[in-house]
Amino acid sequence: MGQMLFPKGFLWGTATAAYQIEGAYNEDGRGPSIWDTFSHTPGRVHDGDTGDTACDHYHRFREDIKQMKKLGLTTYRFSFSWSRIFPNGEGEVNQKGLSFYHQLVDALLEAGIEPNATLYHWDLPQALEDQGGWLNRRTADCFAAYAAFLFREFKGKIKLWSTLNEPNGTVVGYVSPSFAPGKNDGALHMQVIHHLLLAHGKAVQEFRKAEMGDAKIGIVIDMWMRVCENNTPEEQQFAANENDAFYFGYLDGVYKGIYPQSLYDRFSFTVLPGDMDIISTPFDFQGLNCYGRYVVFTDQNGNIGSRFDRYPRAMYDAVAKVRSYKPDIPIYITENGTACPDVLTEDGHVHDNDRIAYLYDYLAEVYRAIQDGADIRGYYCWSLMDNFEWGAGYSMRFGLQYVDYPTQRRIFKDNACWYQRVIARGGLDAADRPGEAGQGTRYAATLI
Ligand code: GCO
Repeated sequence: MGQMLFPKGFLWGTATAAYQIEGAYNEDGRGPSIWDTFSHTPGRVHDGDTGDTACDHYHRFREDIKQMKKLGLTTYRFSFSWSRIFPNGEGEVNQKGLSFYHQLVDALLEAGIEPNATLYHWDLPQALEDQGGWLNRRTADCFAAYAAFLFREFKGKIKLWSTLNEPNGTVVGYVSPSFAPGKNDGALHMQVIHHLLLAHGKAVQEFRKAEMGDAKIGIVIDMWMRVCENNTPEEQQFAANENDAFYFGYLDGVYKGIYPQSLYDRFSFTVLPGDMDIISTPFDFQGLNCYGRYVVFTDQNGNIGSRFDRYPRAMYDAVAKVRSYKPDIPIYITENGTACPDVLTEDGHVHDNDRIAYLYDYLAEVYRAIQDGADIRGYYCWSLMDNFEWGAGYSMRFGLQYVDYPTQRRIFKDNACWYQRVIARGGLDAADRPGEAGQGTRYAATLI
């Protein structure tokens, strides 16, 4: 094995999302989003956690960029908070909120870190939810207007744009009680998807109109493919339905302008003439989030379920799946990472060998996909630091940095020290892969 060096110019980054890190939820004119409402509703989020303060990134972004510099990051993926810029989702601009993002982007550029901006990471302005949210077709138009505004505003500064992050995460909020807005009605599935993709297509059209020069736009889709344990007809049916509803619905929509037949059969939803042309407007790159896969199984009572499976090859397979739609599409791995039961030890470190092994194995699959011809241009580790993990609140830690929430101190975990070496080297070295927790040697817990 030895070394696996990535192509010259490959971007090395981390990813975050506005609601998960910014805090300052009611400062400088920001309007509420559905995640504020949801997290403030008792019983919704683990331990009653909210994003009110989160990592206080709104006030600490300059220190956070210094930490990025130490890691050697060449890119950073963040999301705009829609309601910080348009407190009502439309209409009047909140200049102070806008100014925050200008300062952030300027500071990144000054640090030589390529900003990669996501327009929507699940935090719909509450004012739009009050008018039906993603069940209201008009929300797609409001999104396109918001996107067009930001394109004009950040033209020449931001070169990488994504319309939506994991549209699945939004759908979950309509079909289950676990995510905002918590509507919990399975029948809504396809109407929400359709309006989300309409928003995506309309935003891509605005991007073209804005003549953005060498800037590129894409969409971020997550892939946790379902595979069957026993391959019974029931398992196969279950897996096929979930794959269509969670992945192929999006990919078929944006690449082919159709939906899989099972989605028409299982859901009722409205599609107007011309919609599928808008949805399949060509875009420039695919953002791919991949954390693993799900295995569909049959329990002792004959019930079908699925369980998460840590399976590095899922990364290779996800890339191959995307390439089956468009072999030459440039791809960015916009998220990959794992939560671990991190402990800050007395020596002031967080020894997360298991996470390093995870990241190593998935990155090795990214490398293999590149060797097999995939045009993968960057990798974003989830996440820059521990943060508000949606319904799980602060109980799950994914960061390269441990966040001590009471003091907001950031501490590089061992995996950050490892990632810094990967970036400096431009790839992996087999000698750097630690054993699983409790087995192999411990990774050197210092920055270079
Ligand atoms: C996403 C996300 C992130 C999560 C991460 C860990 O974009 O998919 O869900 O916001 O924090 O995936 O679960």
